[in-house]
Amino acid sequence: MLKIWGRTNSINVQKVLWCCGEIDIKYERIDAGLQFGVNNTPEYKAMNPNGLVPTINDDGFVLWESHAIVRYLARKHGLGSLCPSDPKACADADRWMDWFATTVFPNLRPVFVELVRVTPDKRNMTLVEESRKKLAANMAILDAHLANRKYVIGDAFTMGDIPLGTAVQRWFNLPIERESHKHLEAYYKRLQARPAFKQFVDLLPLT
Ligand SMILES: N[C@@H](CCC(=O)N[C@@H](CS)C(=O)NCC(=O)O)C(=O)O
Repeated sequence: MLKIWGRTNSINVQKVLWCCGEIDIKYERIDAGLQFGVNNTPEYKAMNPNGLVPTINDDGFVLWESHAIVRYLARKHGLGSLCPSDPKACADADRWMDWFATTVFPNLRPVFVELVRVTPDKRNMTLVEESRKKLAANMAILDAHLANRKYVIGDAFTMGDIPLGTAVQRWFNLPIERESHKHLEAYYKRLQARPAFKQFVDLLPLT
């Protein structure tokens, strides 16, 4: 059976659990990371030398990097749905996953870490505001893109929505100033109607 290592409050683990929930993949999850430890043990580092979560073992096939895992599981269990079979549609989904990793997450991460993990007396509010503004510009791009489509590549939900969905959830739930984006709000509501998004992303407190 598929094994997934990672704590449920990790954004990168949430992508994998949400993906599994969307296509009903059965798995065993092992808590790892932060207070659970495990990820710094020699056994874990033999699977994932970065000592980060998530890592999976699918009947002997070990894989780390959340987007690679989502792509692998989507291609294996959701080809034609979660992973589009048309090469152009698949590249479009890949593009939005990569945009999350290269552009959105570097702005989201400092806002999240400073406001959720750092105690108020030690917060770098200059960094929070600089990053929040860049994140707002990213969210404005996504809002405009969603003006005439339900999901990032069109009217069907795909793996392309998974990383960005976790970012949108944080955008709407972090204690920050937010510009009004009606298409993004509608997108967040659409995601909230998906049971796997509710269970693995939206119902969990930001910790
Ligand atoms: N690029 C990696 C990043 C993995 C990563 O940074 N994971 C964080 C959690 S979100 C981690 O393992 N932090 C250390 C810990 O939880 O102890 C991925 O997408 O899987």
